[in-house]
This record gives sequence, structure tokens and C-alpha cells, in this order.
Amino acid sequence: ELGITRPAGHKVSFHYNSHVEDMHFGKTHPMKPWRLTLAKHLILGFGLQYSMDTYEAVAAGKDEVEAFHDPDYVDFLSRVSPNNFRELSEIAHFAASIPPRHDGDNCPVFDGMSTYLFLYTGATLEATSALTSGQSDVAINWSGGLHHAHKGEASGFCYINDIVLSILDMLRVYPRVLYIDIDVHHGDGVEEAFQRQPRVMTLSFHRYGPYDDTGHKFFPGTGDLDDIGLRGTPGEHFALNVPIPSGIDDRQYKYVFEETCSRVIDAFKPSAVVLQCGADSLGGDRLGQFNINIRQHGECISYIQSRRLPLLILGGGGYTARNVARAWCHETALLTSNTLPEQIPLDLVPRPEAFSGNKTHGEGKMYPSFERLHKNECKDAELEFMVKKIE
Ligand code: V1P
Ligand code: CA
Ligand code: ZN
Repeated sequence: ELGITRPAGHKVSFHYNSHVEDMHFGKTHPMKPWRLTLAKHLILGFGLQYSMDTYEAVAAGKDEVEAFHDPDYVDFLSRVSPNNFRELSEIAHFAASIPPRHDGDNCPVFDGMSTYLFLYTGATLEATSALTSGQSDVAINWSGGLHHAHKGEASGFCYINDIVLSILDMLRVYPRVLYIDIDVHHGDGVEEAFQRQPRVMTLSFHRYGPYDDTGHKFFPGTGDLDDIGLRGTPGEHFALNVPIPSGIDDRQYKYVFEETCSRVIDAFKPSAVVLQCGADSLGGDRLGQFNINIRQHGECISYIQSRRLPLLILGGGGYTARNVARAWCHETALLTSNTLPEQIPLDLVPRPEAFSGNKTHGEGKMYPSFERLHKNECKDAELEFMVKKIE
């Protein structure tokens, strides 16, 4: 007996299509759709499906995607494959933003790509209508949350911006929508789409600042504290960014997150919240540089849920697959008010690089902590200064 419950008056729905798992961005590419297979098996293994309405999502339509994206770009995405890519690019100049122009390694054209893109988008749109129709109080799509995609251009592993499409749908029903982004990267695509819009407030927490000796910025290099929405438009002050140095730990993250979110929710009074739960903000992530644990990542979600607003939960980044799966399973349990009968290991596994080259942690030993894994440690004083400025 697993003791999985379904609390009355609090409806959670889960929107997903397993076909997204079959996709492969390429051998060396950090985005691994099979992390969703791991997450799904953990979620089903614990019986969490009995606490939610589960829906097999259908692909989004081209017309739905055109609510934000350029029709030419949507047409390109719907038809492109490794076989016809060169041919299509010649007819369509906009396709130049997919390889070979600049973000080629980040946004490759791979087999089954169209299917993948329209499925994760379809799941987000279904989750959105479960909320707007009043059927669900919380709707989850771990395969969504692709926050970097622009109107006519792919960026940072994101081709269709399912978040922007969802918020546009929500605006038909809700007066104000708050977007919160705990992925380690800046939610630039969503912020840009609504930079003139006072009915949408975007709030991103992310790694920001010098990246390495060659002067490269941490991707995408935007989202400083003075980035507050487009000045001189009604959207000014309806974007907020919390740039964070590497190495931030649980206690520090809890402080900045709760201080900022409580102020923003009290002032903006959103009618609904979209929460992008990118798991690359966890310690030991292959691309991330934060040191937060699964427990704190989950507490961010519980904190927002405790405000009792219609809530859309999306995935995003997350590049150490076992940690991603554990985090999103743990969070599915939190959202459905379940305590997992056997504690899932909330300790992080080290990132692959640290694992292979690691001399200090012998085989079979648990990786104790990720403190001081990164050079520039996050200072309490910097965070306090930031929260004061946000006030
Ligand atoms: O750093 C870059 C660059 C340098 N360029 C010219 C682009 N890209 C990053 C992209 C990170 C995208 C994160 C997406 C998300 O926010 C949402 C799903 O999590 C990047 C990195 C890196 N270390 O930051 N790309 C890659 N690594 C990469 C490595 C191998 C193959 C392909 C891409
Ligand atoms: Ca973020
Ligand atoms: Zn990310």
C-alpha cells in the first residue's frame, strides 16, 4: 500500500506525451530528452499518477504556434529534418538562425525534431487550458519550459517558446500573469516577448557575471538587475531579474527567492502563476554553477503553491539526468501533497565531469556536498544588497 492520496478541492493534472523521450539532439549535446524517461518512471513507480488527472498530450497545431512565432519560422520548424535542412534553408533566410549561422551547436536539426517541438508545446497548451477552464488548480508539463526561443529564431536548445504561447492564452482569461523562472539561465525569450506588457510580470533568477578568463558571459549573458522591462513603455518595471554569482547554496537561495517572490506577488497581485522549474540550478549540474539541493529547489515550488493561485508547472534545463529526474519526481509529490513512502535520495549525484576525474571521492562514497565546487562563492552581503535594491 503506497498511501498515495488525492486531496479534495485541490486538483492537479499532468500533461505529457512519451514520444518526446525518443529524440536525440546529438551525441555530445547536453540536452537529453531521456531524462524525462527517468522522471516518468520515478513518478509512476511511486504511484503519483493516482493523485493527478493524467493526459496524453496531442501535438500543437501550426496555427496555435503562430500566436507568437513568425508563420515562416513555424512552417520551417514543421517541415525541417536533417535530410531537407540545406534545401529549406536556401528558400528561407530565417532558417539561417538554425545552423550553420550562430547557434548551430546549441540548436541542431535532428531526426524527429518537428514531432518533438510540437508535442512539448501541445502538452503546455493542454495544461494551460486545464487551468483556464477551471478544471485544474495545478497543471504540470515537465517536457515544457523552453524559455530562450524568440519569435523567429531558435536559441539555447529552445525552438518553440511554449511559455510565451501559454501566457498569451492565459491573458484571454486572467487579468495579470506572473512568470517565475528558477532555471540557472536567464529567461530572456519570455521577458523579451512581454517587455512592453504590464499584464505580464517576468521574474528570473539566474547565474550572471563573468564566466571565464576569456571574458565569456554565462549564457545568454543578459538579465542584469537594471533590466526591468522596456523603458518608456507600459511594460517598464514589469520585468525583474535577480543576477546571482556562482556557488549559491540552499540558505542563500531561500532568502533571495522568498524575499523577492513575496514582494512581487503582494505588489503585482497576479491572477495566475507560470513557474519554470529548470533543474540546472541544482548543484552538480553539467552546465549550471549553483550549489542548491533538491530540497530547496522543491521548497521554491511549495512556496509558490502556498499562495494558492492557478499554477502552471513547467520543466526547462537540467543536464545531470539523475538529479533532474529525482527533483521533478520529488516536486510532483510535493504538488500532489504526497509524502513519498520510501525517501527518494535527495542527495545530488556529481556532474559527469566531476565524477570521472574525481580523486577525493572514492568509489561507492556519497558525494557529500557541492560547497566550494565553484570558484566565485556567492556572498550573503551581495544578496542582501540585491534584495534592498529590489525593494
Ligand atoms: O554557451 C553557449 C554558447 C556560446 N555560443 C555561441 C552559444 N551556449 C550554452 C547554451 C545553454 C542553454 C541552456 C538552455 C536552458 O536555459 C533551457 C533549456 O537550460 C551551451 C553550453 C554551456 N556550457 O553553457 N551550449 C553548450 N554548452 C553545448 C555544449 C555541447 C554541445 C552543444 C551545446
Ligand atoms: Ca532563470
Ligand atoms: Zn537552463
